[in-house]
This record gives sequence, C-alpha cells and structure tokens, in this order.
Amino acid sequence: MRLSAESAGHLPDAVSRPRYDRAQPVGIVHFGIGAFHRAHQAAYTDACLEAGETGWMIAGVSMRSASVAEQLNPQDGLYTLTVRSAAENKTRLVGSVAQVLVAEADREEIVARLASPDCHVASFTVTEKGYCRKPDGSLDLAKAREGFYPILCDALSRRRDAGLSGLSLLSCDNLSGNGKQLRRLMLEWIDAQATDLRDWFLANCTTPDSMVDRIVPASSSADLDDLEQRIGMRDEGAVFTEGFTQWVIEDDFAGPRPSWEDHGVQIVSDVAPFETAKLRMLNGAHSLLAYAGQDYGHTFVHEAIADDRLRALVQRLMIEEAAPTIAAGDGQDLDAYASELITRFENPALNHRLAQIAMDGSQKIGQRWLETLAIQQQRGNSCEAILTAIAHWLNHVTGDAREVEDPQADALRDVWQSTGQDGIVKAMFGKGGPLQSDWTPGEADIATIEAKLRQLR
Ligand code: CS2
Repeated sequence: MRLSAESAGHLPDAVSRPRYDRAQPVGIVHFGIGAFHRAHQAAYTDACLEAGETGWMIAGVSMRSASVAEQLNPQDGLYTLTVRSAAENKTRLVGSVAQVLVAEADREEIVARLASPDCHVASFTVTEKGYCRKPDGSLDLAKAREGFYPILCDALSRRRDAGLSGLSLLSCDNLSGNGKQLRRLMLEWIDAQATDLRDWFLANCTTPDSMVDRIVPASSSADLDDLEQRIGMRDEGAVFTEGFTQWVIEDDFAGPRPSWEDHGVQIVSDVAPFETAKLRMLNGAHSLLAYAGQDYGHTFVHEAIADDRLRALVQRLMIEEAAPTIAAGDGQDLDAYASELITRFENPALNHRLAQIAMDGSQKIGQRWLETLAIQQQRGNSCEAILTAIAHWLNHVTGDAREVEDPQADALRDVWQSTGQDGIVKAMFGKGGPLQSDWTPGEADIATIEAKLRQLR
C-alpha cells in the first residue's frame, strides 16, 4: 500500500496525523523542496496549521529533477517525518505540502501560485549554488536564467500589475546574510532584465535573513524499507532527521506569515550572531569532517567524530578558531554550543554521509572557513585546524580519490592540472582564483597547507 490521503487512515496510532482540513489556500511557494525543507520549515508550518491557522499550505517547487514531485504528488503531498536517536524512532505525518511543481514543466502554474492574492511568502532552500553567484559573489546572469530568478521576477511583475501586495522572500540557505544576498542578487537580475520592477520591488518586497538548523541526511532505500516495515505502507517521500531543530528569522516581513514563533521559531531583529555561529562552527566542523573524515577512511559523521584525531581538530576549529570571531548575542554561549554540536554529530542513528556534506565545497567553504581565516589573519593568528581542513579539501578536489560533486569541479581540476602541488594554494585562493575571499594566504599558511598535502598525497 502506498501512503496517500486515502490510505493515511490506516497508519498505526503511534504515527500522529494532521487533523486540519488540507483543502485550503496555498500561502507559501517554496523553491527547492528537498529533504531539508520537509524536515524543517514544512514541519514548523504543519504545526501552525495543526494549531488552527489557515491559508498556509505550501506549494513546493523542484528546480531541476521531477523526483520529489514523483514521490509526493501520488501521495497527495503527504509524507512522514521520523526523528531518529539511539533511543527511538518517532514518526509523524506532515500535511503542509499541497503539491510539488517542477520548474520547467510547470512554469506557468508556479508563476500563477506566486502571483495569487493567497500567496504571501516565497521561501528558498535551493542550496548555495542555487543563487548562481560568480566567485566574486556577483550574479552569474547566464546561470541565473536557469534558476528561480526569471520565474520570481515574472510573478512579481504580475503582482505589481494586479495591484497586489509584495512578497516576503525568505532565504533558508546556509549563506552568510542569506536575505541580504538574495536581495542584492535579485536587484542585479532586475537591473539586467526588468528595470521597471526595481522601485516596486524595493517598496513592496522584503528579504529577511534567517538561520536554519537541522541535520537531515538524504533518505536511503534501506531507510524507506525499514519505515515500510514499521508503518505498514510505502512512503516514497519519507524524511529522517535528528530531534534538534532551530530557525531564527529576522523580523522583516512584507505581509502576513504563519505564527511560527508559537512553535519554537525565534523572530529577532538581528540574525547575524546565530547565523555566523552556525555557519562557522556547525557547518565549518561538518566540512572539516567531510574531507578529512573521508581521507581517514570513514563514511558517516558519527564515525568521523569518534576518531580522536578528527575530534581534536573539530574542537580546535570550533572553540579556538571560529568562536573568537563571533560576537555572541544575548544568551548565546559558544562553548556550550560547541559541546552540543559534538553530541549531535555523535548521533549513531542518523547515518549522515560525509560524501553528502562534501558536495559543492567551492560554494560552502567561503562562509564556513574563509571568513574565520580572514578575521584571524587580521588579528595575526593562524588557524591550524582550518588550514588542515583546506589541505583535505584540496586533496578531495584533485578528483583522484573520489568523485567530486561541485559546480566548479572542472575548474578546480584544471587549476590542479595547470599548477601542481607547489603553488596550488595561491592558485586556488589567490587573486583571480576560483575561491575569492578576504583571506589572502600568507607564506606560513601556504607552508602549513602544503606540508599537510604532502602527507596526504
Ligand atoms: C551540511 C548541512 O551538507 C552540508 O553541507 O553541513 O546540510 C548541515 O547538515 C545543516 O546545515 C544542519 O543544519
């Protein structure tokens, strides 16, 4: 039996089910409806609907592949969310997703959904590369043409022409100042393609910054089989996650939104302290574990963090290197945060693959490692753990040991081929290289990274 609105009544009692009427307006269009969104924002929104709010069903948009549409549409948008820890598996049915649309095939419907008076929020988990930035951070217009920009722009023009309100454009990706970046990039698109929209956009739309946090490994077929055994039906859209969840959003909305704050979301005036801590500590440690962990022969995060050598590096990266660069906000305790993170990484039930985190490194390490390096460099400090992490990343992108999944994979390999080991650090991170940042590798940094690389290769 396949999960659907009709079969959901046969789920075991232990699986809690939405009690609200799902035939209600779509208030949110979400770009990038992967596992993360389903375990995070869609779950918070489901809690709002369950509490009796109306008008906040979500239309999910897949930018490229039709696979999520094929998983969820035959199930009437329903899927289960399972929280996993050593102690238990707790499963609930989530009802907040109305449908999944695919960017190219359903373009007109997506624009219509966004241009509807019912819609108030467009949100995004398109991953770092989905913003289509060049190495210098500006918008790559050729790539942007294939992304969400033209769709959103058409929908906003239609709203303006119809005299409707603007939208809150809510980025939920792991970029620093994600809302500010989205705004800058949207304006670059508008300036190039739809100058007449500029003033209306500025006056009517907002782009709140947000920090999102929940570890959501990609679901495997073994996970789905195991779930089927437990719940007695097949759920092709099932997601599996940890108990921890956090969402901090800048209080800057263009119009109505769900009362997410009633369900644990922090609505604040400044997201920066939460976001920098999360990116530089959690994600920074994750990326270190991903590259060094695979070089040390590990497959999963919980295995890598149990390796004393890696654990020591992670601790050093978080506490000695990243934490001192973060201006902690009220009530934020960075030492406590670091030890909570270690405990989360240790979760033996998640099976979070290092290879999943290793993807798209060229888009990630800027906000995860290079910002810390730049700040510490200004202070005259060096960062041994991050430099070690860079050596492992450089080793990874040779493509010799493992397949490299990265939009810049070819460019990175070309740099390796034309440069070789001597000079690789400058060629990658120096002016004109593929990894532009405020960090300029100094002679000592280069020597540290290259010495480490020699041990690896
Ligand atoms: C991970 C993140 O894949 C990755 O790059 O570091 O997806 C991480 O699991 C989340 O940001 C946790 O909130």
